[in-house]
Amino acid sequence: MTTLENESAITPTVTTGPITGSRKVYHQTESGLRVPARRIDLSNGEHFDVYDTSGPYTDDDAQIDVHSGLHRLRAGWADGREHNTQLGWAKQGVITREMEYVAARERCSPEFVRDEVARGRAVIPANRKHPETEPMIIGKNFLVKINANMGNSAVWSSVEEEVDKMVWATRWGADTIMDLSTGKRIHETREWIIRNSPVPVGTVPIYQALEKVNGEPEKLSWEVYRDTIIEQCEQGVDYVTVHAGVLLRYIPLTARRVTGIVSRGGSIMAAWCLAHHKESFLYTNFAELCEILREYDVTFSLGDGLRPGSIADANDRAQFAELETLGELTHIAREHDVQVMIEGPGHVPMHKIKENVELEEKLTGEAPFYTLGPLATDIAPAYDHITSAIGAAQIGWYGTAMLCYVTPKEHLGLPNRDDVKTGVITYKIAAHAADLAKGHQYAQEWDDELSKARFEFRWNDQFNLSLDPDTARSYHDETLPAEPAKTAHFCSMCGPKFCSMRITQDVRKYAEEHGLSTVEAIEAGMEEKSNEFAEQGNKVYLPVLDQ
Ligand code: IRN
Ligand code: FE2
Repeated sequence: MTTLENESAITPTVTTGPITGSRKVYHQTESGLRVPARRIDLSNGEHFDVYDTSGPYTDDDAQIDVHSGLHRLRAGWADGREHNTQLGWAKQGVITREMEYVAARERCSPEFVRDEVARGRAVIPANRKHPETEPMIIGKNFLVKINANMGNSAVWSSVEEEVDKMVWATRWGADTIMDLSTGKRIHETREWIIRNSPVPVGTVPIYQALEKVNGEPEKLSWEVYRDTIIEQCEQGVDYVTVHAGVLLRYIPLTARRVTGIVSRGGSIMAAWCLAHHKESFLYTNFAELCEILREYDVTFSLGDGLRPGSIADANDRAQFAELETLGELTHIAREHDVQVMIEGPGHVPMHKIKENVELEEKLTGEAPFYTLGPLATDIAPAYDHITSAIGAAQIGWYGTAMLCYVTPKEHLGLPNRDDVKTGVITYKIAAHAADLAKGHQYAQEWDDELSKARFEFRWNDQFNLSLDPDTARSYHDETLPAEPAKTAHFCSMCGPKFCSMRITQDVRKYAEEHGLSTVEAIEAGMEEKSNEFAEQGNKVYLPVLDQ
């Protein structure tokens, strides 16, 4: 805690208070855990609760002091039980509080959660040194999750901005965040983020290890890396990207690629392997690495250091060779009771996406897949949140458990606050579309609620049920700002006469009044209209009348 207090020069300002049109509620579990949800009160007296990632920041009376960090929710949850991982407990048949908590969030039974964790098909990233985190689960039989990356670089960004981005990203729905800082003050930035984060925090420890050897990959060693990862585990990092599948013999496989090695961590490890002409120290020390992570219950996110960085390189031998090694390592980690997920591509055209999921599941025994997009085409820099959301929705549907967001700044620069929000909302769309396609009941209900509000011209309900109520409302306000327009039976897109929804409602009303079924009503109505048409002289275009 001292790190935050000593740095009085740093005072991040973060966004607090409820999201427009909703309020935080807490559901009590059997054993008394308070599980958050976001309640959207509707104008018809009903309400709809949605999954909430925003932490105490969106409480009605949010009392946030970033200098002391968030309330330590999980302090004492282990009740003096010996150290164990969620996977270790699950295998022994024990349901932990974390499992009970995520079951309430996911609306399933705690036993189902335990079983999925025990099989290694789901992970609960929750370092015992990060008691501030609200437990969540990543696995294909749960809601599809999204991750938002942030962190400074040598050229830009401050601690204040990164803390603000973390709160901002979770406000809009980021299920986890990753601090990818590479510049100065890496330890300090991370401390501020972790102490104030309500969601699991991931990192790529090789980035900090590289800073410690002045950015020269060949100077890296297992010892420097080990010290760095222990430092990060001690701080409370919940999951770590480890590029242990970049083997010396795979590096030549990238020689003829269009874009070579695009992973930062992957290129660092490749440079080390080539400089020493030795096998990766991450691979050769993997068992010891497992022991370190086990101690804290930190989850592996086995990195895709050889992921394709272009459509041309998708699904090539280098990529799949690495995946085979990640499969081998997954089984070793599980034997050590360490939770594992697997990172995936990158850039993949739509027809090559499915193969990635199938192979990943086969090689890793269904370890949760965590992919970066993938971008379905390379031709739209500045719109890569969209090119990648296309791939993300599809790969999510096939079974990817977590989608790493891509912002409009991808390939171009460090995302700012607005880019973070755009990336998060875009990925919520992809994840939700996948949930719907997978037949998730809650996802379907959310759509139905919004559709009903839309059909019944409950404009405020439509805004409030949306992923971004502020933007939805402001777009409506652009043309119809007056309050009565929020109940009007049309919008400015079609105007009063051409609203298909209003016309449908008229048809239904006609049916009711005439005691007909809707099909008969349409026919009868058509008949009437056709007579009208004939009466007016069978003209397609009528003279403009005063509306
Ligand atoms: C996710 C899936 N594949 C890669 N990612 C993320 O990419 C990873 O979790 C990290 O946040 C980011 C950068 O990783 P590299 O470039 O060091 O591999
Ligand atoms: Fe890329």
